[in-house]
Amino acid sequence: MSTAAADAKLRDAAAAVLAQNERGGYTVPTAGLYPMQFNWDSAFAALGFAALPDSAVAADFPAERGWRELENIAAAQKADGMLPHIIFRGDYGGYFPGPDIWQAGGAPPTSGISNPPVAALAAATLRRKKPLADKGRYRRLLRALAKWHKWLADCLHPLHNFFVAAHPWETGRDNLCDWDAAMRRIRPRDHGDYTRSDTRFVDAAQRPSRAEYDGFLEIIAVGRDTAWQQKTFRQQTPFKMGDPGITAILAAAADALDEMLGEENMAEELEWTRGIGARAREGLAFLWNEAAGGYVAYDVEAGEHLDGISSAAFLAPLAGIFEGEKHKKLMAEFDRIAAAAKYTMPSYDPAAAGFEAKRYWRGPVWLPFNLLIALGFARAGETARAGQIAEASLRLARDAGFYEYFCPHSGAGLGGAPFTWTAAAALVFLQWESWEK
Ligand code: 9WN
Repeated sequence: MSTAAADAKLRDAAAAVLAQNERGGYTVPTAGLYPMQFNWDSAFAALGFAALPDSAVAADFPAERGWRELENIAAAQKADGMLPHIIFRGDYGGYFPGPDIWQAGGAPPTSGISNPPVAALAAATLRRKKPLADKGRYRRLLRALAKWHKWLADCLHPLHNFFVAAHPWETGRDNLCDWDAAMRRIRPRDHGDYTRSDTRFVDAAQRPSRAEYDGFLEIIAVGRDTAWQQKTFRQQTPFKMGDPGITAILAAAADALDEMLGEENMAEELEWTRGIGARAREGLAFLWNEAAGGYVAYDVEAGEHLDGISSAAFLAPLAGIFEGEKHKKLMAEFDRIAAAAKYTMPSYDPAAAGFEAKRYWRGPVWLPFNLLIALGFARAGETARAGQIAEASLRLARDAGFYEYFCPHSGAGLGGAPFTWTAAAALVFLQWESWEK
């Protein structure tokens, strides 16, 4: 098969995944394992819709499909501005932990924590590719995103300005090795004899451990005890983690949102968001670890920088930080890690003690994360390295299918499938050369 024919086949297959996982205004990550709406998954889905060729849009999707995805994230906004990480729409019956455990309110019910703010990046892309004709809807969405960013800015560390995650699920990288020490400090109460739903669909060896789930549930219980009063919850949570992932994404998203708000002359909203990008960049700069040669997590309780290099270290260029000696060192780390794996970019350094090639966020390659890294690299003029990521990502999707994540050594597909954000990222990577970054 010619390359063009193979690309067309992959594109059609990716579009079919988006169609298959669509539930009427929102797209589930994958049926069974995650049967409801997730915040950053939906933002990636919106990016996928932005990347659909017009022919596919006309045939299977209304042109405003991506906007509806974002509007349905925004519709779950809490009074304080938070956009929750899960919105329990549709038939979520099998998912654990469900709304009965979260008890975080909402109609439809939601979780009590947030998620990496990819939505404004998706909105900026959609605005370029498939602008929303209805200005009223567009402005309402921007206003909701501005409120959310303001809320996220309130969760920046008061001195150092990095984002402090209150739960591993907030970072979207649930069982990253960097969380281990903090998770081990948690002393969970008895959560009874609960049954996880994830291991019904995926081999337990590719998922977080039971001890980690006890910790996840404990943090939820702390939130419940505070009736999800966010200020109190964030003081009382046993997990307070400076996350380079959310910090870098927030910096990039804040810039993208400010541009859109500026274009629309939305003065009040611009007032809310003033300085957020700069503060997040300051926070990310604080997370630099000279010995490790990268941007790392910061354990707030322990008061220390960690020394592991996760894939989030490479989001600094997306945040607009790519100059001087630090950038050179970071690129050297990128090359070292990329050379240690057959497929770029493992979620955690394969040379680190906690690395596990097949276990979720402890090593596997995730295509949506690859997309964010590659977009930043392209912006920084790291064209070859960005191309290397795009190429590896397409090889994985082509050879293994649209899996949730992949083994960086064998390329085997892992977790759930067919997965929305993997298909969405592939749709962008398929047009990488001509894609406006
Ligand atoms: C808990 C949906 C989500 C992603 C996260 C990923 C995983 C949930 C789970 O699935 O987390 O939030 O049940 O394991 O880690 O990034 O948004 O795809």
